[in-house]
Amino acid sequence: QPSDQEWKHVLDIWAKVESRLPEHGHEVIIRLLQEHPETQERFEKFKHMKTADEMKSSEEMKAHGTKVFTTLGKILKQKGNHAEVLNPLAESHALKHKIPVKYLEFISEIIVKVIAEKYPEDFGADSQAAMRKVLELFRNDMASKYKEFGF
Ligand code: 89R
Repeated sequence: QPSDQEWKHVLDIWAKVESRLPEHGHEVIIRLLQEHPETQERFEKFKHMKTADEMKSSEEMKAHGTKVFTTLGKILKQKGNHAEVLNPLAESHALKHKIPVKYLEFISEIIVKVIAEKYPEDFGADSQAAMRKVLELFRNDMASKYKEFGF
């Protein structure tokens, strides 16, 4: 389990992310679909898009990135007591969207990379390690819910 210090690292950097949450969420989604094209196929509403430029100018994709980052922020702020937010997310991602844990690993790495690029001064090795650890906890809890749902 992450320590108090690790949670503090994560929530301190997240407060900076929130200053431009829609932009950062948008960028993470674009990078996920570009670096792992199989993930694009999961989106009825985005799978027709052909270029990164098309994705960058899509307000619909920006709105989706905002939704994803808003929900992730809610989960982080619960410091592990996140069942109320996580359970419905696990249910929709298992049963409706069919998103394997492997894809959650992809987005976790991209989240760390994008934050490191945007806030190099505020997201040092300790904070990056803390964020990885907290995202791993998130994935583990998603995975155990997936199991309950038989996914
Ligand atoms: C796909 C990760 C994640 C990953 C989808 C993926 C979109 C929050 C992938 C639509 C798809 C497809 C949809 C449906 C969707 O449905 O619960 O509108 N996700 C919807 O047609 C994550 C993560 C978070 C997260 C949300 C929220 C919604 C949603 C909120 C809407 C409500 C609902 C982890 C960071 C596969 C490409 C917090 C990934 F690969 F990254 F794991 N979602 N999603 N998602 Fe998704």
